[in-house]
Amino acid sequence: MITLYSGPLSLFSRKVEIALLEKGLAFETVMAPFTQSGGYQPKLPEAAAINPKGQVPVLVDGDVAIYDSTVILEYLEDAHPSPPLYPASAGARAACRLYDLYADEILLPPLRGLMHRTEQHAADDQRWLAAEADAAEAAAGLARRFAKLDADLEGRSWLCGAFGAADISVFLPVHYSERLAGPSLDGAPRLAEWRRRMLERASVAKVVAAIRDADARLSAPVDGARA
Ligand SMILES: N[C@@H](CCC(=O)N[C@@H](CS)C(=O)NCC(=O)O)C(=O)O
Repeated sequence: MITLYSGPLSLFSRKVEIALLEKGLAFETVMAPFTQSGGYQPKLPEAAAINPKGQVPVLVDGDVAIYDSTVILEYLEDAHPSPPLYPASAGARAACRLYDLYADEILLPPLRGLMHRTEQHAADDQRWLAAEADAAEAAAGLARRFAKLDADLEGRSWLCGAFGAADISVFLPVHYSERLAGPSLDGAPRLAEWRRRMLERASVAKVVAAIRDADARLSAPVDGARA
């Protein structure tokens, strides 16, 4: 049995959950405690013993114990190749991996500029108001990146050939942007259609519902959220 140490609102952990579901693998999930004010505290000792960064996701599959969502997705593909989430050729695989990098290193920084929105705050909370003042710039940055993805999707249903890890990795920040009232996808119709196709997948629908449940327990409502 595979064990995934995950987090209720951890975008990286939810990415791994979707991949596990798509691969049809049986797994148990151990959720790290999380609050909006304190983050992921206290650390799960089993996960912290494996990941020196103290972060989730962490995956244990028999005698394999690994961390980092990118490494975990690539391990799952190597260890459980069917159904594939990456193409066969080295060049195409590398191109698809770049979407994972794009999600983690290009989409995530501006997305972080919206993450305060799920925190409880008073109307005159100066820290929240300052963060909100910066959020317009973050949203504009996201919109520019969404326009690039929209262009990539011209004539394609999925980002990198067949449905796969590239779609899973990019879906999470796009979904979190919707959840955090980020830029509308009206200006990126192919990306909006792709998101709709993603939501039709049972794996994605299940994880999106779990994120929604976690938000209902842990997050302040976000004005204008679309998820
Ligand atoms: N690059 C890592 C990032 C993992 C990460 O940032 N995890 C967050 C939750 S989304 C975490 O555990 N944060 C707690 C901490 O840093 O102490 C990955 O892809 O797995």
